[in-house]
Amino acid sequence: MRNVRPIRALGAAVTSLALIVAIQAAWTVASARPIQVTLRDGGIEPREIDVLQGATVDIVVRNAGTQIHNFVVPDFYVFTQNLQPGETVRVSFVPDKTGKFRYYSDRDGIPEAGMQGTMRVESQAGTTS
Ligand SMILES: [Cu+2]
Repeated sequence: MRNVRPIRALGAAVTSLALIVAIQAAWTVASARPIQVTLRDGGIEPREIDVLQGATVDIVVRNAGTQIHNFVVPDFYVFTQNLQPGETVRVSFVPDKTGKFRYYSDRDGIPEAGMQGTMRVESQAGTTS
């Protein structure tokens, strides 16, 4: 019966791992961690952000490029300052309308090539406009 103990230990390990995963999932939902946006020279990640109308959108914007960039969502009056390479800023707002809205990094008010994405705002009821 020497094999019994390792199998039991494995069972306990799997059980506790499942518990940790369950706790982490619950924690993620409860705390609504900020959305990470990364600015690169010529691109923004992610290309699409899905959020809910009436719920606070919390975004951490990091400039991972070598040039100065910013992050704007004009429809929701989000305009960060110019971010130096490596600089991070946190913005939050509450979308008051549903639909698809553009976000981008601009230079003199004009979106830079490739540096844009789409924010999709859905109603809390789950219907898309
Ligand atoms: Cu830029």
